[in-house]
Amino acid sequence: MKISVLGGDGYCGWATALYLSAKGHEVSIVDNYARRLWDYQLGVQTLTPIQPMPERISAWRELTGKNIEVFVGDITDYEFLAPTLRAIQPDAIVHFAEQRAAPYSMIDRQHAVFTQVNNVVGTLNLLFAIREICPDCHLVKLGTMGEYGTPNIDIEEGYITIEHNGRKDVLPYPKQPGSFYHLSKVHDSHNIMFACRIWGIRATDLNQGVVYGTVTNEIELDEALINRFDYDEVFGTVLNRFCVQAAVGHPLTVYGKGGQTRGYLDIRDTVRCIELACLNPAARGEFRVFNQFTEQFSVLELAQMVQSAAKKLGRKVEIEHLPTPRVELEEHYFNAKHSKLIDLGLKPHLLSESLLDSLVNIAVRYSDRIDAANFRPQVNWRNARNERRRQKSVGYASEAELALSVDGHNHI
Ligand code: NAD
Ligand code: USQ
Repeated sequence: MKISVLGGDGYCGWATALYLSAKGHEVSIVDNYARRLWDYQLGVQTLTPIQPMPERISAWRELTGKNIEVFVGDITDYEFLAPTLRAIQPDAIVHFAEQRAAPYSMIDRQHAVFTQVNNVVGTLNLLFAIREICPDCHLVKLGTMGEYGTPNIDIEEGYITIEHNGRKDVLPYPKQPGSFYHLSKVHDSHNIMFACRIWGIRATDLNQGVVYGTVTNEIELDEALINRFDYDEVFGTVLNRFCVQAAVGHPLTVYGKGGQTRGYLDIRDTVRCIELACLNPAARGEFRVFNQFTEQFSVLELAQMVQSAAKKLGRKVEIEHLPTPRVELEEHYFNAKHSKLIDLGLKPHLLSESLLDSLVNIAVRYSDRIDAANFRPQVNWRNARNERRRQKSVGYASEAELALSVDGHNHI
């Protein structure tokens, strides 16, 4: 298939592009490198030294003889997006290209506005471009399990049957997102569902849980292909953070009681889920929703697992309960269905001690790049201007600059 990976320079996107290319698909990447800029603005860096895109692509070509074409630009800019899709004519578009950190979206008004404009406008442009240029193409969109929040009933895959006053209907599952970022995904879902209904677009919304790991079969082929491994308080996700904290003997930063339960998956399952969605496209006009995770854990359970993996490696680490900087339930019911991808053939990589060992070992290997100042949470949900975070952030200093970045002219 001809598959275009939007956001292909990022954590999930890079691993997916290589995996699909290795499987023989004709892969292209679309990215504006915004994420590299945001790291710079926040004064953080990935644990692993990722290479610039031209180096990544030429290493892949030399190793495998396969090419991946790269289109550099901002998908919120329709004048860039439309000719790009016209040149690619994809069978499937995998859309990762969004600002994806909940804490980033909660720093202050500017970061919230930027997140929602970047995500909602990018996706809306994409829907119009598909309609105009490749109406038969299948949109595989990364959503998030966080769209549902933590309701006190079972979470279904996208839709729920409701009986009300003696009548029955199948309706979108209620959404209770926990950040302006998670809200942007809800807005996207509504826009995509509407576009499927009115224009007959085919789309799959993958409500992905929290991803962990960094290595896939393709990435481990060469150091030049190395993937992101974020551990800072804004972009680092919880299990990856705990492994890096353990590597340097820093207490594991459990927010509050640690009963927050989420769906999780290995990055090797992310790439396979994407392939399964592409190979089994939604029908014309269908808005399909899959819950993309393999296991659920509480934050405290994860901390205890990392603590015992670290102990085996001779590292003693404490678990520290910090006051939660977020507004979220610290203890709650959580039971989310996730059978549709398994039905399509997913064979999950469940979280194992050996995987935790290898993540801690990767962190030890790059420990000279670890800045422990990035472990402590600095973005507080209740604070509308997170000054400490803003001081570090050299970007979006003014309205004019924000407008420019939204228009896509200063990201590359
Ligand atoms: P990432 O930040 O590593 O990658 C996102 C990529 O998109 C970056 O390379 C960035 O430069 C690019 N991008 C952002 N806005 C763009 C724009 N307007 N135009 C062009 N490119 C743009 O994020 P990730 O962790 O790879 O996440 C990818 C997707 O998966 C996101 O949509 C995220 O919401 C979703 N997701 C991620 C996780 C996770 O744990 N990482 C979990 C669930 C869902
Ligand atoms: N947490 C801690 N300690 C930490 C970091 C996080 O206890 O040091 C807690 C958080 O409070 C939260 C949970 O761990 O309860 C998960 O936090 P996270 O930062 O790992 O993940 P989250 O903010 O939910 O976002 C990540 C991705 C996002 C994706 C989402 C999937 O960044 O792109 O949408 O996971 S989900 O959580 O299912 O919505």
